[in-house]
Amino acid sequence: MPARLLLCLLSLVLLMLPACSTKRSTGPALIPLPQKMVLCEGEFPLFRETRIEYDEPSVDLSLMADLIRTRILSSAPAMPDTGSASIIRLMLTDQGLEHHEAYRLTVSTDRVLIEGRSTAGLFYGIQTLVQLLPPPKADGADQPVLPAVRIFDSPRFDWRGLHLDCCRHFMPVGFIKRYLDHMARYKLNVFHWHLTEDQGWRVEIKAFPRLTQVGSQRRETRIGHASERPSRFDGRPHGGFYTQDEIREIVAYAAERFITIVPELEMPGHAQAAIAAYPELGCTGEAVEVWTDWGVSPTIFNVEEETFAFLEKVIDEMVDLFPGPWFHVGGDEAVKDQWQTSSRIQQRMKELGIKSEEELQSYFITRMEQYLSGKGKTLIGWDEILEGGLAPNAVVMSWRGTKGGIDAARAGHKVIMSPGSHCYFDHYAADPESEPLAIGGYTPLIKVYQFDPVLAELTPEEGRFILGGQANLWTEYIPTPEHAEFMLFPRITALAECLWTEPQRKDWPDFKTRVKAHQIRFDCEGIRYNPRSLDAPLENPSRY
Ligand code: TNX
Repeated sequence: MPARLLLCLLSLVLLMLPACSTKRSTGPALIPLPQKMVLCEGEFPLFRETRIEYDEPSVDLSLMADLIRTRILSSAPAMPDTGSASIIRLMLTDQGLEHHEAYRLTVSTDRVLIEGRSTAGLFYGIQTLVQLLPPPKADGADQPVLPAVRIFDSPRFDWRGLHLDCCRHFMPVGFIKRYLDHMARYKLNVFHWHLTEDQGWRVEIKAFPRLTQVGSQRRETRIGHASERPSRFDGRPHGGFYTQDEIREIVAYAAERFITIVPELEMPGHAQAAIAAYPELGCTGEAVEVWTDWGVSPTIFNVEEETFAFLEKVIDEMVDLFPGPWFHVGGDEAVKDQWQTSSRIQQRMKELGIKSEEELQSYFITRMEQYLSGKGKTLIGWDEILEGGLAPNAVVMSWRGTKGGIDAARAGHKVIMSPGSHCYFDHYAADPESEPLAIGGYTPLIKVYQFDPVLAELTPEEGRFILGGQANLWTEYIPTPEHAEFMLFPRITALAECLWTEPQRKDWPDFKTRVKAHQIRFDCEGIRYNPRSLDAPLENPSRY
């Protein structure tokens, strides 16, 4: 075909297309940014009577229809009597939708079509639909209207994680659910639940009632920063735990939002609350109390067969509660002093032919890995589990920077990147001079936005071992749910975009504009956020 004719045809086709634009800044404030979005002319008004249709009767689809009714239509006005229909159509399809969480959303002036590769895909399409609506007006008088738009979307990573430490400070069930809602809104899909620690044991284990009777309560809590001398304590008991029924309720709540829960049972260190409950699990024979201070405790599990039997029984109950494929065993910051000075541990090492304490930790984790794989679970550990030899099939969560993750990926292990530099939401989110006390560090919104779990030094082959990324919220200095939310927002928005959207689509100025729009929603909805993080500079401006 002659070039001129081709050009002519092409311009004709372009002319025939509906007036659409891909310009970003004028578009709706979607976070995370979808992979493809084309804004079109016109809009689709929503009414209480808008019909939701789907072909085959299915429980999953009817749940999605209910979600649209409650989240979107319930506050819409009644439909005027014009005789025209208003329809939202749901469809499961694999046409053009490769990833299991992919969806397509088409809003035209006469109908809305949400297509999902799976129910999860439809769920994410609905989350996007919610964000397409203008923020609710205080007087409730506004007519909700969707802009005409065509969106194709699918996630970059399968692991879009968020962690919460419920041990340093106990967080009530209601807040865990709210946290899961926040995750769902931003299309995060893995909740890493930190349940055991030096300062508190939070999961009911029927075989060992003292774990919660004793281990879930501490006498008092440090006041101020752990580096302060002299140390000060508040003299007030703190505690709490989740019953197995509550855990089941939370697991079901998460599943309805397509979130998998990964429980964490810490070993061999960060175990003081367990050892306070059952001193025979420790190395010194001395009684310890549930820890009242922050930092890294020297208390560590011993390696007696009875201790492994104890951990296996705890695991038995936990795997029944958490149906997901993953199980986190911690493995971080295990101080080996007590192993070094205990003659009994040294004797066990000789019997086992183990030459160093690092190797002993590796033996410990490898035994757990075997036990868990017998239960159909994959073990995850913090990057310290690399020391002394990585257990086969273990997944590494890289927190002390990215080196552990890189080494693990090169050794053919799956990796979740969660480096302290970008992913620690207990760090200051703005100038420390003007912020409430935090552990330290400086991780403003712009820093989180620069997070990329796949580092340039990885080959494409190695990069495939990176499952995704995760942010962690440790709560030493975060005593209440309100404070936790303030540390989470708006940084959760940057995390979500880094884990969902292809990196070449990321654009900091455009993202900032969208976060501003979301902050208006937070104000309307009573979500606490740090208003200073949006404009906080990349480098720490204070002497801290
Ligand atoms: C290190 S990150 C820890 C936690 C602390 C946190 C404070 C990790 C695996 N261990 O026990 O809470 O630093 O930022």
